[in-house]
Amino acid sequence: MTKKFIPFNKPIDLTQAEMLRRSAEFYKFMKSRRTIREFSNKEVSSEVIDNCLKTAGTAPSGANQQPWHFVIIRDSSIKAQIRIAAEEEERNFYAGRAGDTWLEALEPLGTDADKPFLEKAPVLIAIFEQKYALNDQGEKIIKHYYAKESVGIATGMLISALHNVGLATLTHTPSPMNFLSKILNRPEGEKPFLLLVVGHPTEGVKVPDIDKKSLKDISSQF
Ligand code: IYR
Repeated sequence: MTKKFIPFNKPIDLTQAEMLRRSAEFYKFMKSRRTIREFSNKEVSSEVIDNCLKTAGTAPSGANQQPWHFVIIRDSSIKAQIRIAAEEEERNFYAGRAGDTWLEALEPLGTDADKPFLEKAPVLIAIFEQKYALNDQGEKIIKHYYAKESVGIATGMLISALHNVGLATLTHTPSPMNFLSKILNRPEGEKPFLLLVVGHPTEGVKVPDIDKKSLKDISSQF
């Protein structure tokens, strides 16, 4: 492909004071996001989900290869299949595969092998990492650069976009997740990245009493 550049128009131009105010406001809003494990069956419109997915699709990616695919699942029979397969993996995980150290680390979250939210939440978004681009015959032709990093960034932007409209999410990673490729009929070269559960929290839902690390603990300076 040849090089072609177009003018970039700065989307916003703020004073120092406005920057400070907006940065603090955005932090406060993002800090209010919590992972939710109990979802109500209140519907979520397709247009809203589409806009959030379009936002995720604006993420930066290695060589702009955009190595992601999002499968939106609303169908109850597909959700049921996913729940059955996920719970089977989770039962093995909690019954021993995880090991004591991992289970200890999870204790504050109060999770177990039962995943009713996989059927109750109105929307599941299965996110796939495209490790390779395929040709029309489905053969791997190009290895994507930094695919995992790219899909991780897109997922973070998706979670933020959903939070921005008051939707709760759960980043669910049953391990292994290969069953998602089968149930959702995804091609070779794609690896399930995570399953995002999306919806409204149930009334009066409680969340673990856990906190985030301080700025001092997550950063350093020169
Ligand atoms: N996938 C399991 C276990 C689990 C693992 C981590 I790391 C978490 O942060 C939370 C749960 C489950 O979903 O229960």
